[in-house]
Amino acid sequence: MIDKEKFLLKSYELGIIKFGEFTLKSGIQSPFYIDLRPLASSPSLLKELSELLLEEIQEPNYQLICGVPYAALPMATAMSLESEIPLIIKRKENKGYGTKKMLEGIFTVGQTCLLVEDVITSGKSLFETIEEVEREGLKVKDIVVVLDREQGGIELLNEKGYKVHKLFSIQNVIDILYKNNLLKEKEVLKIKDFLNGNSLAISKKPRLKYEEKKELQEHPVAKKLLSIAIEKKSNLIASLDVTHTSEILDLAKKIGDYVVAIKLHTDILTDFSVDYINELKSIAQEKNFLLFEDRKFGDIGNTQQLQFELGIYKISDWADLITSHVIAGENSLNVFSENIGVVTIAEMSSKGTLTDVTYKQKAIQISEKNSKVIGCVAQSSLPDSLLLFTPGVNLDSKGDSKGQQFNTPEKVFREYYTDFIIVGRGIYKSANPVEEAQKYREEGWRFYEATL
Ligand code: BMP
Repeated sequence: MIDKEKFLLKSYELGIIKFGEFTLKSGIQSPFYIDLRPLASSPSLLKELSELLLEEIQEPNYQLICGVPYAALPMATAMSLESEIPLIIKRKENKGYGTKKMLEGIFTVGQTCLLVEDVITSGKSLFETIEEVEREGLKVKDIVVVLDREQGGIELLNEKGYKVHKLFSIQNVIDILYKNNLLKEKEVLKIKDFLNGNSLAISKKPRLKYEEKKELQEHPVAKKLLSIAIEKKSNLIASLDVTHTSEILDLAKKIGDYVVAIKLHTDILTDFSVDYINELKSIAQEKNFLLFEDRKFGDIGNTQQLQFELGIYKISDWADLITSHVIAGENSLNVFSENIGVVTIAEMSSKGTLTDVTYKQKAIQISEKNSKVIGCVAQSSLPDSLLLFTPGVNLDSKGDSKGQQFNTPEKVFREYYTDFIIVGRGIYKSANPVEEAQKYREEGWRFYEATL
């Protein structure tokens, strides 16, 4: 058995923990700084570390090992050599060519994978890794971390059902160093003070209020949408995916008071007419909601412009908001008019979607730069400058047979800090769409307020 304390003292000599004044990535001033990368420069310590980490998991139940890039990669490799359990490698970004896989190595769907992390703070990089590993069909049950900064990450992962095993907490480290005269009492007190007042847990950071988001937004449609949300105490967008104009008009009259916008797929209508659009516009005005055409443009700019302005629907004449992919690159968005709010598709709700983390990041970059874009459709949080629209919301179903995956309003508000929920079949297919619209509006508002 390797002595944990001796291991820590030897590692300390490599300079893995420094005390002083450090500015962390989050901007916070910290009295200590941890960097476990130097451990890889000592083969004997890396070997000891791998043995200690393997011992942490009392009842091993995994067929694969994966390290969170980059610091934990050598640790995971050493554990794989020690245990003879195969390693898989998670990329930070895909190669951009070839198979574009995010996970490298040989594995089969359904296998369980042990995740290895060097230092855990808020758990953000672990959550990203878990998402990608699970997206490939692998299961994550156990996570082993070398050092817990005790700033909320482990609790958050436990809440989600992951079992986190830690070799050291920062308190252990401080106690060991103090006991061995490597830290003075004054320094210990300073560190403890810092730890008591600095929980970085991502769940604890409150979201921005609609009023605050309105201040950040320049686009008039974004401001209008947020004003309606505040006025109506609603963040509900009803997606009326029905095929006859009379059904849309009827539903719009009945549920218009409870929604901020009605989302349409105009190209599924069998009887579109200009009269219908005029009538819908007047209902929207009377009931104070916006018209959101979910056209999902996805072509070169020139074609998108023709689809936007011409054809029988003439979307540019009446829509307040439209959706567009960014697959054709940033210039393809320039064709939309200034007075229409563009919502880009950064991440889709369907199973097996190709909109992985790298795609989403690129879509966000394009969206943040373009003044016509007010927000994105996504299934995870966005920078505060963009509004988050989340479809795939349903209180009674987990999904359909065609790939849709549903979440509850509670989940999308608590976990993603969404701004607007988009509900389709949950409302228009129900026996009582008015009651359901009221229910989704209440739930959406309740969980918005709960996360403030
Ligand atoms: P429903 O709640 O019935 O699954 O409808 C969801 C609506 O949101 C549909 O109109 C669909 O086209 C749209 N949507 C989605 O479900 N997932 C996405 O990622 C993007 C969407 O626009």
